[in-house]
Amino acid sequence: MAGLQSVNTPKLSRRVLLAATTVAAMGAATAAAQEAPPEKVDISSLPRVKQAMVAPPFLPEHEQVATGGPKIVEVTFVIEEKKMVIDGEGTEVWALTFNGSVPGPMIVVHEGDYVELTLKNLATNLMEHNIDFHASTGALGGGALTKVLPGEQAVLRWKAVKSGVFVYHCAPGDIMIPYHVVHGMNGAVMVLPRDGLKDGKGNPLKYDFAYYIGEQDYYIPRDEQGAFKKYETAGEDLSESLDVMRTLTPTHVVFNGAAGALTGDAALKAKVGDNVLFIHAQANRDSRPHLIGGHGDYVWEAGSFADVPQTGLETWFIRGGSAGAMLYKFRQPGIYAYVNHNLIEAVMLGATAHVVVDGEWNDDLMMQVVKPEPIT
Ligand SMILES: [Cu+2]
Repeated sequence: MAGLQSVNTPKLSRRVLLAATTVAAMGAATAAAQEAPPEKVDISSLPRVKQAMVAPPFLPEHEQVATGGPKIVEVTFVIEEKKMVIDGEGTEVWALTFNGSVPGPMIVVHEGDYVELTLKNLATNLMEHNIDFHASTGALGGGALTKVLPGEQAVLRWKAVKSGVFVYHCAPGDIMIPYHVVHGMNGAVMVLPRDGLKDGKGNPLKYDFAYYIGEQDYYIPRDEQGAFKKYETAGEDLSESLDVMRTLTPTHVVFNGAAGALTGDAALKAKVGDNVLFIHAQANRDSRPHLIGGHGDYVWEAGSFADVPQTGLETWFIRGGSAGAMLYKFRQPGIYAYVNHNLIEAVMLGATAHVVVDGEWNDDLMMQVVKPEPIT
């Protein structure tokens, strides 16, 4: 196997795991203001609210239209390195997680609010971690200010100045950036406009509820027989995992951590007439969501709620390193498949969710005129 090791593959050691380079620190010092100094905000006068995190595909309790002025929204992420099964064959990954889930929990705030994150790295973990919020401004998205070793915590506050849906991810430096991201260490933030979502004509758009789909590409090493390898501890797969990552060919592309995480008993649910907002995040790799049997009624493909949503889309594109949002009103009952419409990835690698929709069938929209029968 030694021949497969690339010259760039570092020797695995605790030092490599922990010392994720100092590249991330460089951004912190370059905050020279080029415009007029920003208006001073008296942070101490703002109301504080705690937002309880919930596991995906659900979103924390939130208002669609903000009542009152800007707030400081306090959230806590606990970093946990944990072994997870990612498919029906028992394939394992030592996932690097925010709050124990892949993706990490979604934070929901309004434009002008402040997110105040307490980031805790459990003492039982082996690696240094941090967080880069694409929704934030400065210091590598907070990455330079949140590096925490096992047993440490840090608090970061950032102002939500752009509305939209955005990914966040761990970015401890150098090779550890992609390594942590493809081991599950990513999630999403939704920053709503204070007066809620709008169509292109200024009319309000409301959702009955929302689902949060985090797409994850995994690169699991195989043994000489081609079976996926298992490891005793987090990080033990580092050099072999980097070799698979270099192929840019994922072994798994899944929604919410594992193949089948959103099908069967865990399928998403809705009723005919429900307006459902789907938020799709992909921190590393391009995707192309498609709702089989439906459409994207309103799609903020690149994620910015400042932009007019596209309408009636067939399939939309999620750029790797971004999140997008889609609003759809279900018009027929039955099972819808929400897929990455690279169908190899959907069917063979795992990127499929199901939405089970209750309600009355509408013959006008579709009917089976003749059941399958011998050709006459
Ligand atoms: Cu990390």
